[in-house]
This record gives sequence, structure tokens and C-alpha cells, in this order.
Amino acid sequence: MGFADDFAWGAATASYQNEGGAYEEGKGLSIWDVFTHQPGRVEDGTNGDVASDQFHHIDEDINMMHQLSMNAYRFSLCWPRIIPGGTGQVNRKGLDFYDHMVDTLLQKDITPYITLFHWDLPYDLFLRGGWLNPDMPKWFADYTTVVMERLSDRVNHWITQNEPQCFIGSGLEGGLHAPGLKMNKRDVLQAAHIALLSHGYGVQAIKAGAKLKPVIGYAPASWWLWSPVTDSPADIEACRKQTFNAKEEQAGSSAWWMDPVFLGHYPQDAAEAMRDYMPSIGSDDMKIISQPIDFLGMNVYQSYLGKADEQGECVTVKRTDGYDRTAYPWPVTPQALYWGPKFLSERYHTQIIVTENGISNVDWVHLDGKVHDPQRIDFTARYLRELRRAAQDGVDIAGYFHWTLTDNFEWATGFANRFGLIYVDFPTQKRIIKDSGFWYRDVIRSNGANL
Ligand code: GCO
Repeated sequence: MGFADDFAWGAATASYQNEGGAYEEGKGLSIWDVFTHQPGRVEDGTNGDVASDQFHHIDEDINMMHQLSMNAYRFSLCWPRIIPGGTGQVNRKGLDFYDHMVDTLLQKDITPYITLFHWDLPYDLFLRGGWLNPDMPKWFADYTTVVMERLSDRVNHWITQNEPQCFIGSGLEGGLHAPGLKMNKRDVLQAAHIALLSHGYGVQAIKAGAKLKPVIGYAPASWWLWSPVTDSPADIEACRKQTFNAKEEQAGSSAWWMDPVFLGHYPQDAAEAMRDYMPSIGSDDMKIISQPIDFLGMNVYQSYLGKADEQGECVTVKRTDGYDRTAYPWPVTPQALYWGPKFLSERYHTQIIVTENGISNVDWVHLDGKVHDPQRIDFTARYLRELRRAAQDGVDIAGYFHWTLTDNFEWATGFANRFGLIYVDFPTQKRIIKDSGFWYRDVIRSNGANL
């Protein structure tokens, strides 16, 4: 037994990281357009004005997906391309771009999985308070309704938000991502609550507006994850407990963002520890936040490793110099794709789709004109084997989206990190399928049997 026959195999991207066309066809500014143009924000001084120029290369990119036998593509919509000011006036030309994209994908039998929000908040909404403004859930619902009207006659897979841990945690608390703020704990938890409520309003708007029966997911970051170093029950239990611990860290954790959506309440011990900072919670809020959805999207790149101490508490195993790591540098921990789906599906009783997994690597064009990236192949094979093991153990896993299709703009590190299955020569925008792209094609064609 391996992956289901109708398993979704694809790649994932995000509008700001790929599209470019930052000032074209009536698009409004997003917080990332503004942030990346401030000196010192992006390590290599670059920005996503052009990125991998998907705005002009979309047909070519879809042809390559087809060539690689992908049957699904996860991408996000740029809210200010569709509604330049965040609310009000709709930009038809922005919708036309996505309309064309959806049609072209469907012609190639590639199922679109659309993420409504992958961080590029309309700048005008930031000026109105962004995630601190109590109208935000309604704005998000209105935007979602506009999208439903135009695209839901052909698209039925929807993801409300990508990684709130980053757009709230890194954007509003850590200051590393747009809009680059360092707010206090109370304000951060208030913004987090409004983001969760926006997810709920988004789900309502999808259900109300969808012309095809929708399949709805939510894709928080799954890096707050501990894998046991042995299979002993004590190590497993300790790691499970630590994976859902949100007491020391809320905005970055898993449970703070997942318990409300799947269990209808904040993690109780963490909420108790945070009692002086808790947001104001309206009487219907938790019900709206926890309306049933169809899957949990997991973005998994790594996990911590843990073991139990004598009291059964989790001790994180320290890594020393020389451990296996990617170019980022992030540790290589394939077991994250076994324990992550297992722990999360057991707690939340939901289907899992791996909405992101991948590796930044030091890729370049070799003398023979090809891009040889054995590390990406080995990395992905190891992770996919662990995912298959989870499926064999009965975890309901419906798809895998590799991060990412082409090399692209990696947020605050600029173009320093190459994550693509397809190499991009940024000065010319020429694409070259890497060895890993062809390897992934063979994995897809055998539905994982060749792993
Ligand atoms: C995230 C985002 C992606 C990243 C990817 C590699 O996880 O930060 O969803 O946009 O590019 O994860 O860092």
C-alpha cells in the first residue's frame, strides 16, 4: 500500500515570490512591495518586482508542469492585484490573469489549488490597521466572495491562509517580514485572533459563494514539530506533547493556530499562561473560526528532534556542527513527514495534504548545460518515503506539493535560496528543468512506487 490512486502531485508557489508584474495591469501595492524597497530589509537588497516573472511566463510554466506530469498546482492570489485598495473597486484585469491561468491549467488536466492569502496584504489595508482592524475578517470575506464569483465555477480546492505564524509572528512580532513591526504580546495575540477570525469568515464566504462543491483547507506552518529520536513510547509521548505546547511561544507555535480551527478553542494551558494578554473574543468567534473544513495543509521542511527526560518531558536534542543541512541552512529531518502528519491527524482528525516541502540548494548550470541537483533528489526521496510510511500506517494523506516549481524570491533572503525543481536564470528568465524535476516526474508517473 502506498499513495492513494487519486493522490495530488504538484508544486506550490506564492504570488509575491513568483509573479512579478508588481506595477502592471492595475495592481495595487502590497505590504511586501513596500517592505522590500526599504533599505536593509532584504539580505541581498533585492525585491519581488519581477521575481520569476510568472506574470509573463505563465503559459511556459504550465507547459513545464505538464511535461513533468504534475496533476495539481498550488498557487496564491495577489489580493491587491484583484482589489487594489483591499476593499471596493475590483480590478478586472487582475482577475483576467487568474482566469487565464485556471483555464490553461485545466486544459492540461492540472487541478488548481488556490491559496487566498500568502502574505501580500494590500498596503492600503495595512494603513487602516491591517490585522488589528476588527473589520479585517469582513474585508477578507468580501475579497473571497469576489474570487468565488469569478473562479469557483472551475476551481474547487481552496486554502484560506498560508502560515499565519509567519505573517503575524515574523511580520508583526519578529519584524523580519513585512510589514516589519515588533509589536507587544497583547497586540500580537489580538492580531492573531483577527487573522483566525478572517480564516473563519473566509470559509463562510467560500461555502456561500462556491459554484462547485468546495474542498477547503488551511495551511499553517508545521515547523513547530518534534520527532522522537527513538520509537520508545516515552520519547513519542514527550514529542507529541511538545509539538502541541504553545505556552512559551504562541505566534510561532502549532497549537495556538490549529486548536481554534480544528478544536474550537485556544490551547487551554497556553491561554491560561497568557491570561493577561488574551485578545477580546466575541461570543460567536470560536464557532466561526472552527467551522468544519476538509483538510489541514502542512508546510513541512524540518522538525526538532526530542526525547523524554525522567519526568516524561521533552528534551530537544541539540545539534552540533556538521549535522546534515540544506543550503538555507535548515536541518535535514525526513522523519518530520512521518511524525508530523501522524501527530497532527491524530489530534485534529482531519485529512492531511502536504502543501509545502522542499530544499534550498546550491544549484547552478553545469558545463553540460544541465542543472544537476542530487541533494534535492535525495532529500525529497527521504521525505517522501517517510510520508508513504505515514500513509501505510493509516494517516489519511491526499496530496504532496513540492516547494517549489521554479526558483523564486525567498522573502527576506531575496534570491539567495534556490528552492525550484526548475532553475531560473534571473537576468534572462530562462528556465531549465533540474535533474530533480525529471526525477519528480518519474515519482509522479509511478505514484511513488519507485521511491
Ligand atoms: C514559507 C512559505 C514559503 C517559503 C518556503 C521556503 O514557508 O515561508 O510558505 O513561501 O518560501 O517555505 O522558505
